[in-house]
Amino acid sequence: HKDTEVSQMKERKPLATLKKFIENAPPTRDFVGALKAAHSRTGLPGLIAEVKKASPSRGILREDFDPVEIARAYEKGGAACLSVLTDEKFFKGSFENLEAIRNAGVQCPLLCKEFVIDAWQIYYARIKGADAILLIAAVLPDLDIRYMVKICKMLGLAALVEVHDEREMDRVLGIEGIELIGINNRNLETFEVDISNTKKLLEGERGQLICQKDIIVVGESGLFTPGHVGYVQEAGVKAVLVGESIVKQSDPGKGITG
Ligand code: IGP
Repeated sequence: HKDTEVSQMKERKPLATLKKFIENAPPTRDFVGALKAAHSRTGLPGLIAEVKKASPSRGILREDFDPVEIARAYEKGGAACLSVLTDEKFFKGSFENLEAIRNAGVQCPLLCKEFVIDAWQIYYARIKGADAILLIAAVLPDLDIRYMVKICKMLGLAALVEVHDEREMDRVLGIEGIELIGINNRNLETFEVDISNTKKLLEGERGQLICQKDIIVVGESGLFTPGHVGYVQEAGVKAVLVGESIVKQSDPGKGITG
């Protein structure tokens, strides 16, 4: 049976095999549309709620971690989209978690949080139920970003391109066809978090260019209170990506309560 074959796809199947699976896969969900709808409905940034078991800087975030239960709670609590960590090494995530959430009937569009360095991973994520893919500008040359954004479009996936400084922002703004930019407030080398990074990268001409291009900016990391969300909204984001502060709550569906 096809499904069993895919779920056992631990070893690296050839790209041609993946492409065949994708031909028969159900269509993706509109990740960007869900964020826009949430923003216009509420006047607040659309929430991408992250299913995150652990992180390199904080260790295990939740002992009784059940990805499907957390995803359901987020959806019930009104998240526009979900982000599912699939990286095993640093975040103790898995593609099985992504697939389980998709198969559990969760309706929110799903972002696959993987360190993508190879187009093969994008095809694989599509099979495992992703609607959107994270592309990290710090680890990808411009040419790879261009190429991978095209592949995402072809597969019906949204690409969330993540930047953390001005230089990366300028590189990404020079690439055609970018719809979503994530500004990470966490420095991936030092793990230091500074939410004023979002503001800094949206000031002046960069902010104007983003408006002109109709790009949705996602404020990422270190958002713990309604005040933090208000601050990045003021800076110009239309969506936020929140993990730690909500995954740790007894009811993860409650959102940021301060
Ligand atoms: C969520 P936080 O501080 O709310 O748990 O952060 C998310 O932004 C963070 O997990 C993240 C991330 C990443 C993880 C942002 N970019 C890239 C892994 C890889």
